[in-house]
Amino acid sequence: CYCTSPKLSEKNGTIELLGKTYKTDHVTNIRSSLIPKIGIGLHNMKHHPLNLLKKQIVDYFYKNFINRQKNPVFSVYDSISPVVTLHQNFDSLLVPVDHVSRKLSESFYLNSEYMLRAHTSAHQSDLIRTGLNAFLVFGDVYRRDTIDSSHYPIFHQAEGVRLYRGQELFSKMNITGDYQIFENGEKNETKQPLHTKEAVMILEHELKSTLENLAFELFGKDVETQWVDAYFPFTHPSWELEIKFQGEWLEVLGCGIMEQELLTAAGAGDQIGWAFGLGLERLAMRLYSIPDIRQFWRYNDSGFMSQFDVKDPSTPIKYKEVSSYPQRIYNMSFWLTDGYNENDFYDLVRNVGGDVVEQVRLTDDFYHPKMKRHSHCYEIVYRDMSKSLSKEEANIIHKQIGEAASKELGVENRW
Ligand code: FA5
Ligand code: MG
Repeated sequence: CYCTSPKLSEKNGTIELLGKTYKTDHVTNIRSSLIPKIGIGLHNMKHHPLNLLKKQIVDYFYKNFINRQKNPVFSVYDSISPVVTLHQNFDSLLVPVDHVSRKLSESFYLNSEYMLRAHTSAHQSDLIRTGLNAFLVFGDVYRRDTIDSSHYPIFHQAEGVRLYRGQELFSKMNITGDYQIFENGEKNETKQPLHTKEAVMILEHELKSTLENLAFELFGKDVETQWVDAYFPFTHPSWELEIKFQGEWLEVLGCGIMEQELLTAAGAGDQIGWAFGLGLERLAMRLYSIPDIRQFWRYNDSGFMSQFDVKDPSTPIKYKEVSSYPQRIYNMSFWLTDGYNENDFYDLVRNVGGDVVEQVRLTDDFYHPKMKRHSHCYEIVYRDMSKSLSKEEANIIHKQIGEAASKELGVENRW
């Protein structure tokens, strides 16, 4: 359990988080505005939409994967601390040392050893090492990312892993004959060198049909879905599933056949399997018609929460926005400094502006050849979710963001 309230005490070079103390160092980039949200675990909060969705996903896996004794084969983990080592988040998943996802601009680091997990995949290796062959992990994950209606620095993922030994895989499908799961072959677009194509065909079929059927179960048969080829360092081949939402394709999950090297390192080299990681908010937005990802943080607001107060988690619910207050749209432009990174700015905007910021969009990227300088212009949309934001209030926040940007990022304002 990580339910103790987090504190940040930067004065003596430490961060206290979820009952533990971490020494800060040159890579520490966790922001104080994030701290109160860490470990809240919306997915475990009774009647929260993410909790209803979690229950539906768990029910689906319990129902569809049962053993001979009629017991569910998947076990569920939903309270693992979001503080993980860099090894768990990257190395255990074969993420190359120079991979973009390791950049300081992408994730939140406590120090050179610990970070906030950027995905629930960070727990794959440890859980496999304990001997499990079927599990789901639900958890809060953290990323420095763009700001719009489907991105937020804290969101929630569900991870699923299913492993098989050779005979299990073929007998499950009622396939008899001398089939193997391993061979000494070659890597190509469709498989890893050690995998037979028969084994991969079965796994790919089970993986994709499991996830498509989950989408049908949640959204009904009419939902439009499409598979897109993808790349992850820890699966090959890999895919992403997209669903239609408000007329556009929305990516909801990544998945693939697990890299054999990962399984071998986790003590399961004799097994073969699939894994997926899905974004709970993205699915919940489509499921309940929630237009904006910030709404999930209204867990103290009865106008929001009361709409999800149902006994049966599969009850159809169509969210009604209590009221919609006007947007305030501003522009901000500045000259960049060396090493400037957009995510530093997005992160700063969230930190200073909080949830009043609805969207930040880069609208102009301009190079002045004589001055040899770059400038960026951003459009920032402000909207309070629970009241009408006055011009004066928006002015103040906008000015604070501009000042913080010049102070913390060294950019030179151009207004
Ligand atoms: C991953 O995180 C992989 N760990 C998924 C995976 C697991 C692949 C197991 C293979 C095997 P990705 O970065 O694409 O992949 O994120 C997965 C999902 O999280 C996305 O499809 C999306 O639904 C959601 N997501 C990603 N970033 C955000 C964000 N900033 N806000 C809300 N949801 C997000
Ligand atoms: Mg993706």
